[in-house]
Amino acid sequence: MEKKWWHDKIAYQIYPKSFCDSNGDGIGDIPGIISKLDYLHDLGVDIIWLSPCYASPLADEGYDISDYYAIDPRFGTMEDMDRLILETKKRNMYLLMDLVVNHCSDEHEWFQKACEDPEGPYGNFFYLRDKKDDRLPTNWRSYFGGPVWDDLPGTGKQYLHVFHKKQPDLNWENPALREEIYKNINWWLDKGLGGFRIDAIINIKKALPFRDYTPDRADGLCSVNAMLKEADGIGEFLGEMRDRTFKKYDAFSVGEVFNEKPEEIPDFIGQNGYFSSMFDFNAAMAGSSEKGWYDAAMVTPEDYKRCCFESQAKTGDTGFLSNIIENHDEPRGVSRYIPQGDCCPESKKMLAALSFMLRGIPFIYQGQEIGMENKPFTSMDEVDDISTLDEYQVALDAGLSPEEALKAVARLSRDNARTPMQWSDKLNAGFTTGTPWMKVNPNYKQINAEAQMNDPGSVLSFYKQLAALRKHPDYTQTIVYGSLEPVWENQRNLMAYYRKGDKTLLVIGNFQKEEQQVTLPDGYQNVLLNNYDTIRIRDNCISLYGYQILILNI
Ligand code: TEU
Ligand code: CA
Repeated sequence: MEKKWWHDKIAYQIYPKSFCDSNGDGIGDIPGIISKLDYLHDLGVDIIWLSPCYASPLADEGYDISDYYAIDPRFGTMEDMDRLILETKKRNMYLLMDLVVNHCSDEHEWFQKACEDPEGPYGNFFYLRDKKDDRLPTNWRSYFGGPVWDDLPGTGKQYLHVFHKKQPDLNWENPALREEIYKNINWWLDKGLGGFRIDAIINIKKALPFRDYTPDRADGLCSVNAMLKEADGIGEFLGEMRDRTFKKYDAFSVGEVFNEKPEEIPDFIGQNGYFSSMFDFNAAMAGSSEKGWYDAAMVTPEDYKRCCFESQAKTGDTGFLSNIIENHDEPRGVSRYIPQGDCCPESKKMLAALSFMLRGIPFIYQGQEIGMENKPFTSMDEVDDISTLDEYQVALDAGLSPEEALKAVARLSRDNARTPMQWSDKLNAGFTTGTPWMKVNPNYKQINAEAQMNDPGSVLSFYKQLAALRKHPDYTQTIVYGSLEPVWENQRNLMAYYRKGDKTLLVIGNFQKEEQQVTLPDGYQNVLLNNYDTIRIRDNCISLYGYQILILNI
């Protein structure tokens, strides 16, 4: 496989609104990010992905863009962005922006012009259909609830939005639209970006002509997925985008791709794939239900293991997955994957190492490195996220009481990951001197970066060790390019695998609070990483403490 500059990197996702506020307005901003670059560099981060900070009404917190060439004043100025690019470069880091091009904002000029003249050139930037009194053009349900169709203001037409009604879908079938997108991507790459994270990209190809599918809920609508399953030919768009943009710059691109078929993996991330990498959402999707969040099953350690190994086996050395335990759309990984009541520094470190040592590119979501947890929800008044608001209604419609519905959505709410970053035990966790746009998690006195910075036993210090191990000249080849082989797969609540390259490493995680034993493999040399002070070996047998993680050199 041809080596690429991003293969051995470590990435970090910033959710700008909640990262660091420099001017006391309660909203995180770009100068705030710049002030934390040394912190990220010290952690071992090479690539930073910024969730959107373009001009936006923030109906979906920036995933609704009204100007692709402007920074929203709440996040700073274009000069701030130029400075951020420069400052990352000074530290040998790369900056990715979020490419949100399945849809724009209904406040984008294109949409405004489409409203003024739906038959004109901008009408064809969107999916418009004539409004009929008795029925909608199709019966698809948007990801955020309700039909995907809304009236195009001031016209006799309706427009398609698979997400929120303030996020009209862009018509990729129109070459003029595609040209606009490529122009914008290249404009940013010319500015010196390292690449992009590519939002919701599997939605850009629709099955034409539009038709109804079998309803899957009492609302008479069907999931957008029913249509997407029938949509062939996305590769033409993605290949064109790659050739016209990323490829020319050797830029890194990581796709938000769901439900790819195993035989498509080479097309997506193989040699000359559409993207440099794509996220592995297998564990994030475990337990999910077509009925809604209220019906989602708990994810067990066995599920987690199975999901990771499935993805690894499917991908092999075809390409590089991007491995996450959480992002801005998911609850906190430690709250989700560690059995209830067992969240502690040891178990957090175990989960960190199990994910970090997989083959692929590790992505850390802000706060993950200090072990931030889900936020306690006391009322729906505290909810900001549009997806949570919808899922709450779905739960009520299914007959849950308001208390039950709140409990059900709290577990999966996207707001869990969107509380302000916990920098210190000072006012508002050091995130802002003003009133934070979203309440800080009350556990910030115990969980914060400052307290962990000089504590060698902290979760943060453990992440630094993981990063250092990945970059260690003796092990980097094995960790980056080595194969992954599961071991003792049937031993319950144990997740263990070999990484085999020019060295052989063995990662062993005891995914339960009870102790358990494994056999010491032949050729054992030494321990590279351990979340306890000791390793207990007797008669060729390792006794693992609860949630002990070991990385052994074999
Ligand atoms: O997410 C796409 C997506 O399909 C999932 O986020 C999912 O539908 C959603 O989280 C349900 O709760 C991307 C972004 O990551 C997300 O933040 C945006 O809301 C979405 O696209 C629309 O741009
Ligand atoms: Ca601010």
